[in-house]
Amino acid sequence: MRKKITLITGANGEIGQGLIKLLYKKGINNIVAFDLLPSNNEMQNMITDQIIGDILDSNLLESINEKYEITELYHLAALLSTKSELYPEKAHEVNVTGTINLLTLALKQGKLNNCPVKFFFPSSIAVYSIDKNNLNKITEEENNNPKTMYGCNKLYCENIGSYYSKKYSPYLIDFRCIRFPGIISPYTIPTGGTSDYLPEMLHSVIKNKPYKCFVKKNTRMPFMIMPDAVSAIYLLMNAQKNKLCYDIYNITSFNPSPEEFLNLLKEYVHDVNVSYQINDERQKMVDSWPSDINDSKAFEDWGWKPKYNLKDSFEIYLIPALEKFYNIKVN
Ligand code: AKB
Repeated sequence: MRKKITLITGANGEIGQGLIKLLYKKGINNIVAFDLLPSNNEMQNMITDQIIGDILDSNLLESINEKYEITELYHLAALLSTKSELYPEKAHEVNVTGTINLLTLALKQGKLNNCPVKFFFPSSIAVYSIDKNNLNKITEEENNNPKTMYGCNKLYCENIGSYYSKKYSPYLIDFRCIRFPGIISPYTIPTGGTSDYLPEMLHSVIKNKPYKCFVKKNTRMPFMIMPDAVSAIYLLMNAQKNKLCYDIYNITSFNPSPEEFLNLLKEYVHDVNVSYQINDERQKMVDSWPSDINDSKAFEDWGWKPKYNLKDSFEIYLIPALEKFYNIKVN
């Protein structure tokens, strides 16, 4: 008998750790974490098993197919935008070939289980490219012409996921996708992303460390905090299929500039040491992304609504969580 599981690739990543905590809290007790390295001790207590390996290892994926009955698959493993621009071939291998490998595994599982695998794919606002002066809230079907390797990877995988989910009847994959904005967590700092500047600034300032912001102080793009990001995944994955008019949805919460974010931070931490050292390549990437996005389809189809606006994110969540995490008291 193959054990029924919820498989999470990229389990050690920021979204992976946040999602495992939420699913565990919701009573999901069959989580299998799949990543290149072992899960940390906190995660170990919330998972039933772990797979240490590479999503590019076809033998490993075949052994997973033989051992488990996958009911839900959250494919979070990816190289983010800055790292993908530095290592484009590696990015294509991980972000595209890796995703195709997991979709192929899901197809095999759908046939084996005679039941579609619910497949979550995290896409990104990087699939858009737009003139930064255009302050319109971009909808899902607009400006799908990415100017980064990461954005190209994500857009292609969205299309392949939709294609695989409609190729067979009855369908073998129930593909569901969210285009995430930048995400801010009090427990982890992103690596290799281009939206990293706000989480990096937050963690540096709260620890009274200097921070050099790599984009201009008036740069604007959509963000949200991790609790809203993982709650959105849970909400979408548990929505009735017949309520979903689309495979792919935008979500967002707020879109502060670094200057606005820092001014809010200063309400909690008085002596800050933040300067600007612009990285032209990263600035160009963020400048190609929309300043704001329209997430009304997610609201209409599956009731998405951020719990935290910018002010509440600080007041109710980030500052208390950071104080506890770093065992400090902001002045
Ligand atoms: C990145 O910066 O690469 C990601 C994203 C915006 O998708 N955080």
